[in-house]
Amino acid sequence: MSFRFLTAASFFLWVATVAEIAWAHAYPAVSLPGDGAILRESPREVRIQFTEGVEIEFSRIVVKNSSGENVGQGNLRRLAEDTLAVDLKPLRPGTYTIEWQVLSVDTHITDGVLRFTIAAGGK
Ligand SMILES: [Cu+2]
Repeated sequence: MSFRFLTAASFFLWVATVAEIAWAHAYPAVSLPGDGAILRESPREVRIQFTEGVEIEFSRIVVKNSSGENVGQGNLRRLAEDTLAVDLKPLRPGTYTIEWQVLSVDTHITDGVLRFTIAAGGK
């Protein structure tokens, strides 16, 4: 393996890394509850911090129970440039999905689904 080959290889790696950063859109960086979390009590809200700032007017977070009913209440709230939250009704044990779609400040729309479970009580 020549030095020239290594130099070229690391250059391409560097280009790929930089390009990936430039292409990054708004995805959940941190969510509460976290994806896959198992909780003992109903959370009062779902909060998602994204990897970029988002436009609340063109973003939504819909939390549904296993029957597909919306269990959120009130309007989506913006806690920070990159953080949105929605209040929840009191939830029973079960599995819930968080459907999110956001317009990031770089004008890209992204969406996805997170899940959390509330365990049946009685330890
Ligand atoms: Cu983007």
